[in-house]
Amino acid sequence: MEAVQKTPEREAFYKKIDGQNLSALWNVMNDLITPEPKSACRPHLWKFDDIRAYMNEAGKLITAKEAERRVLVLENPGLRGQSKITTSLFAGVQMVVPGDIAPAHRHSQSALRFVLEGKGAATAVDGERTLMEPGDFVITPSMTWHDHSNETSEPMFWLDGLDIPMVQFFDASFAEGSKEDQQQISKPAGDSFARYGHNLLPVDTKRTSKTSPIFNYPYSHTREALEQAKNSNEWDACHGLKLKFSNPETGDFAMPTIGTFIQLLPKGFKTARYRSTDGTVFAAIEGKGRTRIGEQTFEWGPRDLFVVPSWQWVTHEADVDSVLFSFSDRPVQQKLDLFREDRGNA
Ligand code: GTQ
Ligand code: FE2
Repeated sequence: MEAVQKTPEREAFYKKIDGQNLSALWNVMNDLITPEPKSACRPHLWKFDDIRAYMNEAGKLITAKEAERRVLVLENPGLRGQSKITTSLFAGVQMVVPGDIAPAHRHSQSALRFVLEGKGAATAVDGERTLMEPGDFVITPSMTWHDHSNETSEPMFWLDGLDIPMVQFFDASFAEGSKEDQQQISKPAGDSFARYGHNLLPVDTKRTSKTSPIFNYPYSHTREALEQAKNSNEWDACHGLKLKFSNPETGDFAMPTIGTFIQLLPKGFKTARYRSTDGTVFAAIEGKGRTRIGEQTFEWGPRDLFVVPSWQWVTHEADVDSVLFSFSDRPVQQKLDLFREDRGNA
């Protein structure tokens, strides 16, 4: 599609209608309806060691209570100032140090936590508390009260993933704080996992939430699933072994707006190229390797974080057995019939 020619008469016309809150589609059509995704989102990698150092500095400047959440936002270099890691998603690294209380609040945005470092800090959601460790994937569903605390002797760091830009797009944000810093705990630890985490479901389930009833998908279980499946030695050319976290009640993704995945890349494996319309955030939890995104290569190790924009070619390569967690807006795109993927020739 070619750009429309400029003439003095046309320019005068555009100027005239501009005053009436009107514009000519033929001047903007090519930027609106592109032959393929043209994202401002750029590939990028953040080294966790750098983030940890900055977080420790932040810890001397502000408490979790004053900050409400002590988080460093991962800002996509192509989307600076918007608190976005992809066009539709927010990501940040949160630090909760011994004695911290991140006070209770709730909001329509859904959140996920993927634990990077530390052991035994807690998050509470809707009356249940869970102690977290590295590799755990923890969900804060939309509009549920949540607060974080750390009664251990070491700091904890996790990756936050939220659908903030999506909720912003729909102008559907609601939030409130609580009078109490910490909510009342009404359920024993492990209650949701006991009820929903063993291929069993309460016989008369009356839940209406579209979010998984499993609060914490513990890494010990996730890792065991990967390790067992490894024995069959069947690998997907594009993904190695990639699983999605699922809602046991529906079989759908664990969260309505964010798809979450775990993948094992065995030692020496190099994936075939792949691209998809869901810009994706990755967190390496184990191993060492590199990911090529478009023309750039990013070296990663444990806890490093990187982002792949929509429709850019990706290949991963692992030097040792490696585990990658990832999340994207795939559940939304699939429900709207917008999701596309391209496996190259694989
Ligand atoms: O932990 O409740 O990174 O509400 C951004 C918003 C974390 C949280 C974030 C939040 C939280
Ligand atoms: Fe929150």
